[in-house]
Amino acid sequence: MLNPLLTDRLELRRQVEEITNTTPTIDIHTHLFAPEFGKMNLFGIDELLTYHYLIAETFRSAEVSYERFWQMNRPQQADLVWRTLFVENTPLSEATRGIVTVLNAFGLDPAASDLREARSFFRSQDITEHHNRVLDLACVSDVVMTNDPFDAQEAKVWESDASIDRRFHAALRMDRLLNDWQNTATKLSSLGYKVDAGFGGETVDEVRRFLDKWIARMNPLYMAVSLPDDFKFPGADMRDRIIREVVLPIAREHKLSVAVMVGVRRRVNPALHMAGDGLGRADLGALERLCGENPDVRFLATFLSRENQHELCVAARKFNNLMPFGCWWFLNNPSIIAEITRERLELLGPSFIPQHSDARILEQLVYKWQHSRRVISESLYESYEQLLSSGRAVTRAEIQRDVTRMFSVNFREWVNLPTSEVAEEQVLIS
Ligand code: FIX
Ligand code: ZN
Repeated sequence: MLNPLLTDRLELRRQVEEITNTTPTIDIHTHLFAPEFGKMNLFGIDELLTYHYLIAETFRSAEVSYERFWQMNRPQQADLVWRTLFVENTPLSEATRGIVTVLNAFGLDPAASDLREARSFFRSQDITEHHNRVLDLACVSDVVMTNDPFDAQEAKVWESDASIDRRFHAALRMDRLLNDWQNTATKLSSLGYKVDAGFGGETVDEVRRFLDKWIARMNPLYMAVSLPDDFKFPGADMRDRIIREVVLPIAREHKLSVAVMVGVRRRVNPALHMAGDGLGRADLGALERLCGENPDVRFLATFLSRENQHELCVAARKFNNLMPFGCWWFLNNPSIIAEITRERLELLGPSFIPQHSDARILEQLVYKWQHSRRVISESLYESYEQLLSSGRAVTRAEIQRDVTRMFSVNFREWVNLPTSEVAEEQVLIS
């Protein structure tokens, strides 16, 4: 029989593991950049070790003041992080284990006493080959970037003739617009747009003109915003007006999904710089109202608080224009991914996007995906095993269909991203 029923539990587990590990995924939210973005595209051991997750952890064990740390240059910071978290302590946390996974993937010693070997390895890599190797090791077919239309360094690349690596896709980030309107209004005025901080006059049309221009240039797969734990919808603030008068009309006109990432409390400890953000439980009702009032707009949503995860699943059962995605940031730990993936499978079947990496440094793709796949595979095996116990065995083809759906098809369909073969055919036809 070509596709036998998998009734043996050991074989079932083996097949689930193999399929989960080898099915290419679309990484739907990262902070990576395509190679064409030059220095913005971060890679190598010094960048990996100065990831803000590791900086926060270093301050828990090293006797260094914030001031002293920020005065150091990057290699000095990386040396301190290495010595503190990997030599003087055992790398037990998820972010430290991630470094171990990366070093191992490249055949480097994860127990080295210093960074000499790792530095010389990363320095000697050809950037294009290295990109290919990392995407291959992570089994990632496509990467979605985070693109800020107000970032001057990024703008230079978008405004040049550079043709961007086709595996990298844009996402139009709207944080400055929705979370910092006063400063953004000033910025838009300085760029020649006739906007008024009070939102009068031609402001709406002008902000739309600005976004239309960037949508044409970046061709984003979706618009995205991170929102605080106290996000309200409806809200008696400027954000509410911008959502209603700018974001939602643009989403409709350009048929763009809107990704909301809710629950971040920025700068809880500003002395930690980027590592100083925290989280808070949010009101899921705001998202329910957003989805309910706008059934013709598709929303992607992720929440930062563990306490919001079950409510998010329930909201997705009520609104089919809502796609839960990823285990974001402080949730990207095996114990929590296992819990979230299980509750999503139980409440939503395969109709969600289990993970995104949020990678900021290229090689993080390797560990974030390797670690997540292991947990997703376990959770999936459990679901199939329970199904088997209830009298319904699955086939390899069914497992492949489910994993492909969760790892790529759900997203492709949500944002109308054709497979690369279809995209190539479309280019040939037109
Ligand atoms: O807002 C975001 O997209 C967050 O993911 C980041 O701001 C955060 O710093 C991060 O890197 C989390 O993984
Ligand atoms: Zn992010």
